[in-house]
Amino acid sequence: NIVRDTKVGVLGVPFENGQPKIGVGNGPRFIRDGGLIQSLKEIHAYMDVVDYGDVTYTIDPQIQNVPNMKEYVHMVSCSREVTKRVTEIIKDGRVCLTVGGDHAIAVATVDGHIQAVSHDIILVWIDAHADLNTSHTSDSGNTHGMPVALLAKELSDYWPYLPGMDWQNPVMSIKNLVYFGLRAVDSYERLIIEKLGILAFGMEEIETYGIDACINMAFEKLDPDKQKSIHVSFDIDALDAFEAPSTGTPVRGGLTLREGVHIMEAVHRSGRLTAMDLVEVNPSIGSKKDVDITVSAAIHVIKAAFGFNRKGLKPSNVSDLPK
Ligand code: 6HN
Ligand code: MN
Ligand code: MN
Ligand code: MN
Repeated sequence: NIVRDTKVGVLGVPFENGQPKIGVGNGPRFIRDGGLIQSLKEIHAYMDVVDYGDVTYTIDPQIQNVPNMKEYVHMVSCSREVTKRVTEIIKDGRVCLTVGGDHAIAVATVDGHIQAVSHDIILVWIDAHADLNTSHTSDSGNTHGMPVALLAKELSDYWPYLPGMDWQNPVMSIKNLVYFGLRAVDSYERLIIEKLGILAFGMEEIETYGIDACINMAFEKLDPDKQKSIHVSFDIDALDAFEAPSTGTPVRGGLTLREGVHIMEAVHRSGRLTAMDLVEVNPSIGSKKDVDITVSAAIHVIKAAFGFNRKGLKPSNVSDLPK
């Protein structure tokens, strides 16, 4: 699989209007300053990493707001740009790594991925939260709690008219989604998960079966023929609040960094990772040490996705030690 995901395109999306806390828009800068690009290049000799910089957008004055979707106009305007950029990067033959920003950006990254590959994908959503609210079920009105519901074909009848979201086509079937790490699920989100039979390995299942069995069950169920292109949307709050304190909606009792890395190593081994999001690192939350821990956790998870091997790698083209 060395060839498959050695070519990486990194895209920053400093978007923070999907939730009320300032600072998450600085995630891309702190993660780059924490050594992201160099860490990717050092994974092995064949890595080919291009930084596409940050997405910028202007507000489309034509777009109207939607009740109980805060800063809707920002989300739509930014999403359009992100979709285009993600599609371009994948069409350039690279795995697209999008660094957020809050989780509202994932509507666009998933859509951009689907448009680029024009066949079924698997969406692996790693998060403490299900991000499955509609504008009618959300208590907060924050759009970072809505991306999965916006993407799901099965929920399209439950949304009001969404001006400017016509680009968001085709959407995906919820049958191609799996959750890992859930432990803060709202009541209507739980209703949707059960009503639609969504595959979900919450913390309880992960404890019961272990992380390795869970990831194997997920791949077996969603893609028995091993053909589909994989999208991972990794919300850093999936990790325990001790592992990733600098995030807007931390929840105790989460994944260890080791479990997060284990999932991403399995994704890498599949050879089918096409796009990954790493979102919700907020450098304005917590102490300097908290921020460093969170940024380094994010980079570890990303490295695992792109083939960093904890066993170590032999030197290339060499079979003996120097004498
Ligand atoms: N995230 N379910 C809550 C809401 O406001 O809808 C929390 C969402 C958190 C979203 O962490 O990406
Ligand atoms: Mn590789
Ligand atoms: Mn979350
Ligand atoms: Mn999330």
